Amino acid sequence: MRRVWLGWFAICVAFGGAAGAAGETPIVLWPAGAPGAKGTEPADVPELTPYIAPREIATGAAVVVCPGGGYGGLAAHEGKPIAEWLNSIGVAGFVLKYRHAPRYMHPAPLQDANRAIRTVRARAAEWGIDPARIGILGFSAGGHLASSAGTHFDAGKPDADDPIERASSGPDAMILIYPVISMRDVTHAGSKRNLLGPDPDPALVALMSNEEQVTKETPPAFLIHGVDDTVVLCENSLRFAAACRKAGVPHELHLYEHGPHGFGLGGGDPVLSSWPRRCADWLRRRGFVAAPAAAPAALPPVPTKEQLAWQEAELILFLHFGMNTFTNREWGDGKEDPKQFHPTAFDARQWARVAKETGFKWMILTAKHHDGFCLWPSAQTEHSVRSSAWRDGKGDVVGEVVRACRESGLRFGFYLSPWDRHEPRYADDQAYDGYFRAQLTELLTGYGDIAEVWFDGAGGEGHVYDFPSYYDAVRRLMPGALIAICGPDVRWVGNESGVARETEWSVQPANPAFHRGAERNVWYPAECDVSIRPGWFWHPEQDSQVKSLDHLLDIYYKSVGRNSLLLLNVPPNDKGLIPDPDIARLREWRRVLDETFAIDFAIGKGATASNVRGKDPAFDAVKAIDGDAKTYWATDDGVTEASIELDLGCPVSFNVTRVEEAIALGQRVEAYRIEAFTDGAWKAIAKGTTIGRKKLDRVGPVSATRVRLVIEKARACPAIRAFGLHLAPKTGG
Ligand code: FUL
Repeated sequence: MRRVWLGWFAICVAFGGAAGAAGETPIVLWPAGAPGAKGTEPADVPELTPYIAPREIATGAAVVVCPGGGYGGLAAHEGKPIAEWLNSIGVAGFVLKYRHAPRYMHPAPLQDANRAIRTVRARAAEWGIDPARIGILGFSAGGHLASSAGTHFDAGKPDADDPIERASSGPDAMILIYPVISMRDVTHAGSKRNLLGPDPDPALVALMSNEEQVTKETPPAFLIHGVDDTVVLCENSLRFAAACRKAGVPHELHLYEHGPHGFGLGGGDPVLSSWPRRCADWLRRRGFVAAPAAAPAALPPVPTKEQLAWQEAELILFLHFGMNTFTNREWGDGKEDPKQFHPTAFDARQWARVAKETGFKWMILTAKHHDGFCLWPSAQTEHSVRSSAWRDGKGDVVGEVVRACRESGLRFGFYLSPWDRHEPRYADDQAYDGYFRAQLTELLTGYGDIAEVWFDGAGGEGHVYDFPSYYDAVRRLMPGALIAICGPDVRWVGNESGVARETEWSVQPANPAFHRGAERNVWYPAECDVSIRPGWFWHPEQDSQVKSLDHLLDIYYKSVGRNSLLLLNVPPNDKGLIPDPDIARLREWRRVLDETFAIDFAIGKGATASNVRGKDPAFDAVKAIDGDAKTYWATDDGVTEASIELDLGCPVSFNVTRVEEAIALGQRVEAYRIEAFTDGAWKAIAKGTTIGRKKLDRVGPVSATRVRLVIEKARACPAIRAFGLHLAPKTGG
């Protein structure tokens, strides 16, 4: 059972944690009593506890783990967690409980280590282990023991009655972590005293100074040490590495500038915790860890990097603001007097603050709606803020919003209505195309980065637009901008209720109107635009008609939770401010979403998969529950029916499931179900078709110890980057 190593563990660890790796029953190394045993107490009985790597990633290699403890004890954090880490890279781990002071001195610990290697080798077939790939790993004094095992071994006694004694005790690799090596000046005094006694024979000191015992028969070594380790000096590792070098033994030495003694797997330290990865690389070179599998080939069509960033943004704030705000209309007729535009307290920073605080990543502003009134001082028309009294005709709404966005780290996009009920040139298709392109050019060249250009499809009165020339202008002037709705990059979901389909593909047949030259499918993700109020623009009488919290939550689940992006419109009022009732509702909504999604009960739990790509841990089941959006679980090519199972360790209550595909590789899954193990049986709790960037299912409430995601059908091997379990609070509002 692989487990994700994260700083915080989910709640049920307090109740004893999830079931551990397979076969955790200790093996008594000498069933008839260890040589020199002084009794039958636990301290007299050396044991080996096997942790077998999960079948789907097992490489057949094994490592015996010797915890440290100064030859006077055994440190727990250098035992089982190490075996579990080895399991996560497909290697079996055998944690050795060796004899030590005060009851035992040399040679008892070495006898136990030799016997451990022989045992794993003799019984290798039982555990699916290759007898030629058995390593030994040790920390501190356990590192001394591991290096002793690598420098004091024999080929076994071919005529022994005990089949274990017939096996060689020579390890095939040594992993020595802040090890004691020497019994000379740089030794750890406590370990030396515990192992050799207060006044050892000089010959014994020489024999157990392992840097003096390295020969060309010594197996390859990997060493880690902290330069500032004051307990066991790094000279121990340096001397061993020098001896390996002299004897021609392959070795690798990593010194960390700061590495206090006893850091185990590195804990929360971002630098020290890198050693297991370095070690895995080394083990890979030695054939202990599988060669990396190639990532699944992308399945065309795939998103552009701009489309990916857009989809990750998840929430965009839509701002309908303009002449209609002051005329109390939804569609102006273009005959309005520009003087009617007069916000009394316009503050774009307030808009940005609200957006930021409530989780929006981008903003889209109606730079020009159907009435033709421009929120920036366009040189193409007098029908703009320039002709209003606002800021004495010197104001620029677009400019102020752009600035506020930049200050808050939001990206900006604009809505530019092709339909223009004011501009006289609208009667002449070609003349209007020129006008429109000139306005586009102003907006694309005067305001820095533009994330999205929104071409509305409403109205038109039979007008024919030269869209291809508009697209050319956008691509030329702002290559990173997405062209939405009447455009090739982002698709209108088809309604204004904020609801995507249950089956929502970003893979769509090319639309000849928008996708010139594309023959077949294109990446064309859906955007759900909806207003928080009945109208798109602010109307005073709608201050009391802001959508309910539950309605807005429903919209989130049915847009973002259905592989779409939510473009939520929150219209500023005639003061030029986002109204209070809307802000209050957005805050409530954000609170509930945070409460729901801040905790993912799957993180840190154990996970197994029916198939792992190339047995490579890089594509293991835990990659779907590691909270890292860059990693994913994937299967072998051609395996399109597969499952991952989470072991939660104790009953966990949740009512929302979250599944995400690694969509950079294309959208693959066509059908899935989620099952929970409750009351002794698997029961389906959700069933669906597409997943895409994010699929949320409200399922609850469910209380289960095990949950699995079953991919029933996919266009190619699935690549799942997240499988999460959440508990949404009750709302009822
Ligand atoms: C529609 C327009 O007619 C509405 O006024 C609004 O702008 C909406 C987002 O798109 O097509």
